[in-house]
Amino acid sequence: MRSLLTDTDIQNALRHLNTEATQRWRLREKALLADWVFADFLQAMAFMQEVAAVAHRSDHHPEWSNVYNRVSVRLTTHDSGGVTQSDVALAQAMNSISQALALHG
Ligand code: H2B
Repeated sequence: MRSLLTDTDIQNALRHLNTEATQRWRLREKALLADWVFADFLQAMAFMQEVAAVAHRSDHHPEWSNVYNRVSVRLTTHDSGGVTQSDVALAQAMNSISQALALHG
């Protein structure tokens, strides 16, 4: 089981996840939350599909929902009861994937 990150670890991770331009990630009740608004539904689906492959490979899965072009995620490690490095790694992958999709329009 992954060990829980301390509050300091989480604040440091949030600083890396949130660039100056976007304050996307936040901590709420032992989970990392973020929302995206994509160009359209298909781009939101492409994001979820690529993230799903990463989640499957790493055996670490998001709680998430989609409405048209919006995707909301909640990352927490259920086995550990809070935020672990696995959540931070998945959040980093989500940042990279969403940036790449936005670049390629
Ligand atoms: N995903 C998340 N987010 N938290 C977990 O604790 C978790 C998971 N556990 N995916 C994994 C699957 C575990 O149930 C399997 C058996 O490895």
